[in-house]
Amino acid sequence: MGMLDGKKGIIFGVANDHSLAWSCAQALHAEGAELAFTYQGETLERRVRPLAESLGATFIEACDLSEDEQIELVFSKLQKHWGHIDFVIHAVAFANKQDLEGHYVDTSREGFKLALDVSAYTLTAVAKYAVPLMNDNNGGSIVTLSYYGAEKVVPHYNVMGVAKAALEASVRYLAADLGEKRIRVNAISAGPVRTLAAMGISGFREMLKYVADRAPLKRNVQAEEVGKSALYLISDLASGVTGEVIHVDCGYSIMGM
Ligand code: 0WE
Repeated sequence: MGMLDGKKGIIFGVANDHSLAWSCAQALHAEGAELAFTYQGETLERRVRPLAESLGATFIEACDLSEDEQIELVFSKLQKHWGHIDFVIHAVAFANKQDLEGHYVDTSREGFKLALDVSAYTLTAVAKYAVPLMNDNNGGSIVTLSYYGAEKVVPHYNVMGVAKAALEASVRYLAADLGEKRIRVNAISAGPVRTLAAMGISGFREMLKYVADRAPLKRNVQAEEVGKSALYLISDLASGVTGEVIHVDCGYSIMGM
């Protein structure tokens, strides 16, 4: 008996086996959930398809979240495939590399638009198309991933911090809008993890050590721990939780000095 037996949902944002989206997928699958996956582009398809198939996924589709038509299409295919869904995992972010290197003040209008569009607006777009697939009776659960840089200045996180702040505010506005449909919307603010998105960041190793030294648990968070928190938020254990941003960061964010 799994906690998610009979539950179905879609996961956006798997790039490879280090992705937090993949940890979420594994945790949900282990409790009996049936999963649908999307990938962006052929390069990622080669990584995502085998992973998805290893969890028995039968719905694996291309989806560029920066195009509304593609989001609409993927949910209409999902409608035909399953009829309804119970959850969505959104683990998608992108900013130009140059905007994660210098100073925030140098961010261009185009760089700002891109980061906010991909990293924040896509949650709202996905929610819009997911809602009709979520049963009024059973409701649903939407989970996204955020980061401490939304709340405090993290050197070089720059425009991504602004995008994550917009994402966290979107979680609250979506939760307020969708509560009457029994749809819950929450975010996990994960501590830094060695993912593909993090590998390109210069000084990331030093950052992991800095955080581990100061965090109450004296270590970095593991991807599996992020997955377990996603399982909690998707499951009935969190039936009373919506609009929340849960820190899964070994306690780092509570420290003042
Ligand atoms: O949200 C993130 C990463 C987001 C991200 C990463 C990249 C790298 C490659 C978005 N866009 C890009 N674009 C690229 O071209 N994290 C929470 C990980 C992360 O990224 C940082 C961090 C941390 C932590 C960037 C600067 C400082 C700290």
